[in-house]
Amino acid sequence: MPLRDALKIPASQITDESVYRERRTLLQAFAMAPALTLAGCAEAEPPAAPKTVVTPAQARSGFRTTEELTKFADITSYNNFYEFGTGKTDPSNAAKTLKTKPWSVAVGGECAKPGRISMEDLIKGLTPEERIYRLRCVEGWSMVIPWLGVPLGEVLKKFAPTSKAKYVAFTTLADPRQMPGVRYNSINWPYREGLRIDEAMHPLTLLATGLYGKPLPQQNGAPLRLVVPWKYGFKSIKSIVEIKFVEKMPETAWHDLQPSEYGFFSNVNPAVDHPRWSQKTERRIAGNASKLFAERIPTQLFNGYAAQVASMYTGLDLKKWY
Ligand SMILES: Nc1nc2c(c(=O)[nH]1)N[C@H]1C(S)=C(S)[C@@H](COP(=O)(O)O)O[C@H]1N2
Ligand SMILES: [Mo]
Repeated sequence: MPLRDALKIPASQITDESVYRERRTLLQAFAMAPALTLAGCAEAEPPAAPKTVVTPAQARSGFRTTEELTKFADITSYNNFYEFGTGKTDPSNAAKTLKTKPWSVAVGGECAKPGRISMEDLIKGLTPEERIYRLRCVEGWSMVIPWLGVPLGEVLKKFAPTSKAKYVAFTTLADPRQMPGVRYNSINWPYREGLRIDEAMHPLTLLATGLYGKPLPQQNGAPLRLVVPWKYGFKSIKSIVEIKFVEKMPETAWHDLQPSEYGFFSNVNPAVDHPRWSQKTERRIAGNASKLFAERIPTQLFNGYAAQVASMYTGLDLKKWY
């Protein structure tokens, strides 16, 4: 008898575990066959973004959900941060040694005022705000997290992006001395992510510096990480050391590894399944709910932020541009 039957756990509750294992299997397959070429996906540029400007007032209704919060202990012990290992508890165990002070970020590319800037100067003049957002991982679990942070758009403006800045590319630190996971050829390090410029400037997009009123713990991406609440969690890149304004859609770490499974946009969408698993529901880890067997709830289009962000995707085929 399979273990699950013995434990009388419905199959629906098991999915996330197996999904998680599949993601690791994918990484292992790549580690064993690093020469395997998957990058042959010649993609045309997507249609240009519509010229809508979302005002802070329009976005405000999404700034603080009143849903039950995920416990601090769960937010800081159930993590994805592959630089510290692929297990959920690896980051909280291994990331304590990540040195987050001093920290600087190199900002460059299509902007008038490039430069390397300290973490302190990067956010100078901006007051960190609390944002209570849903976080939806592509593996099928979600949390509700009270972040502290500054709007990414306010930070980017300091560097005076030019009209050629159509996208913004982000890079995580990749230091094998501090990050044991980087010693393995799983992801093509460094971890990279990107946003279209209007997504980067959107008032909901946060450069997070803390959570639960405290500085970010290392396992959550200290000292600063991106939070893009309407996209799958992997877009919210941690421990950022480089920000670059670019004209062409930048390559991203998960797309680089498996382009057919991870697209550039990665907007949360229950109608667009991942090739190997459904995205219709999610396991909500909140309050006293168990991490592995929490109740499954329906996943919402744009993770429930459609009122704030849908206008950015008018005319974009969300199935094609997953
Ligand atoms: N550099 C880096 N950023 C990353 C990841 C990672 O492995 N490395 N994992 C992503 C994934 S898959 C998710 S779901 C979120 C998890 O954030 P949390 O651990 O703070 O909840 O971080 C994202 N950012
Ligand atoms: Mo994720």
